[in-house]
Amino acid sequence: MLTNEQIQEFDEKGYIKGGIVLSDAEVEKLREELEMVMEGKSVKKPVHNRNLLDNSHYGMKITKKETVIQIVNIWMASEVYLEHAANRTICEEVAQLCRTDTLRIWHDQIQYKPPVTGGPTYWHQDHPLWPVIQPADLVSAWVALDDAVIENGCMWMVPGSHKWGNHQKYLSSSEDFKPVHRSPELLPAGVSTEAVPFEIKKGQVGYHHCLTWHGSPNNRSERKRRAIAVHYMPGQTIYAPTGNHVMEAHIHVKAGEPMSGDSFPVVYRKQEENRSAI
Ligand SMILES: O=C(O)CCC(=O)C(=O)O
Repeated sequence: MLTNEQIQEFDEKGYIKGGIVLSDAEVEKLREELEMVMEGKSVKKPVHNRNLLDNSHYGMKITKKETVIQIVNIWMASEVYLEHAANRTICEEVAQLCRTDTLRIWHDQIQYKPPVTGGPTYWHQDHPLWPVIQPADLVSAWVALDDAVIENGCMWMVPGSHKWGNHQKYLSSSEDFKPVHRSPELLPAGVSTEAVPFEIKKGQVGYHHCLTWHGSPNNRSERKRRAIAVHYMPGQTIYAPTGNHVMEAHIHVKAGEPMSGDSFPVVYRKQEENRSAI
């Protein structure tokens, strides 16, 4: 459970580090499953298993052979990842940050930056890339499967940026991987867009709000940088079909209805836990 001080810090900054939530053995198991799914050897398949940089995501043109393996919904291919998404500590803490009693998986994603050729994940906000769900109050739990440090491409965050609204269309990344806002006059007066590194140890969790500006630069080190992020929806999240998203094909509720269905499983319900404890 998070303390009130930690929750306050998250509300202020839009991200926070949690504790170590996985043992070395659990990390090893997740790494093995990742290898199997990445190589296409699992019976069930994830929604995506691709190099994120093979197409022009975020409108950037990629010329170098850089790689960020992105696997979306590895939980659909691996029971171990579904169990991970329901990790009790993580879910309790995300529920605290979202102020909710119920959590569903919106989707998960692996981002694997291989040694030396690991590419960047450009500066972005998550929720503007998820135009089919509202409101923008999701929280993601990002767990490192290797120590994520500056050298191997850890994430960077802009403190307080989750309070500034949707600026995705103005965001880009400078050559030295700083966040660039193309119309800074639209930002609240006096704010700083300076980014800070968000280093996370192997097995540790970091939480970020779905409007926080974040990105991660190249991995030019000799070390791998593997991580699993689960993007959690609070119970009140509704379907708002105003854009496109790969998960939309899995949504079977009507516009304006709360998100539900087998592709968005409930992984946490506070009241049920209380009942079973009585
Ligand atoms: O793993 C990364 O470097 C980026 C992940 C990310 O953008 C996210 O979890 O929202």
